[in-house]
Amino acid sequence: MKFVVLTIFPEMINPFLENGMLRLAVERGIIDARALNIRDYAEGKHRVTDDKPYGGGCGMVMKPEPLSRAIGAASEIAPTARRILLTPQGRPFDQAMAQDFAASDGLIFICGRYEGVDERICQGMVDEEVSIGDYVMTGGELAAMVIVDAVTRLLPGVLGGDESAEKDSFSGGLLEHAHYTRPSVFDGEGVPDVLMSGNHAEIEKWRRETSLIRTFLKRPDLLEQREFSREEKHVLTEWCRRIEDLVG
Ligand code: 4GY
Repeated sequence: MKFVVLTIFPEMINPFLENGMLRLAVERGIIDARALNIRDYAEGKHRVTDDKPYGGGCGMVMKPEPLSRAIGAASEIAPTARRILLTPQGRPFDQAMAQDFAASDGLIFICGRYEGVDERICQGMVDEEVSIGDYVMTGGELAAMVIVDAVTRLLPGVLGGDESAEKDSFSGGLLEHAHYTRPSVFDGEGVPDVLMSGNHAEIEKWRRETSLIRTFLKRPDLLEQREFSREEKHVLTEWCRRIEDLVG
């Protein structure tokens, strides 16, 4: 999987690739990630990448020509890669999109700075606009790294152990169950008995149930489109009944 990041701050990219699972993925040859400096594709002594906005106003706009040439160079490195512009105006990034990206063979990230990118780049040379959330950063670089990270952990050979189960935890559309490790008592707080019971069927049942309930409590929006299984309907109606009993 090839990742090419187009940025005027290529030094921002490498540190993310030098640690943890991304580093492992690079070492194993599963991903090839590189940054291209947009400034290298700008002309003139000063290699200017920005200019004043037509129509006036404050701030600067990224000039189209250097970006266009940088996108051309990236497309030579990764000819079949999807070209993604990181912007708050994009389609919200989520786990389903990460799965979809993980099935592609490359991604080119266009990282804007200043007030934004000349609209003709957005219109003509970008396959999709993606947002990592409803806030404004100073540039698209961190957004690109967020996507590289979330996509890389989904690639075959990156996670250890029981891979697909681990990777499915969110893709199942629910939040993860709680996790505990030693010591068995910390700050006076113990660990749920079922996790100490050694009964694996009961443990799995508890994990599925608490996943569902904590999703309902913390992120009910995630359940809005969900098709509940028989077991999930049972769990939810049982909690409902217990609450009604309590209230009387
Ligand atoms: N949110 N999701 C985001 C962002 C910075 C001005 C255009 C976001 O993806 N990117 O905040 N990007 C802006 C900065 C130019 C990109």
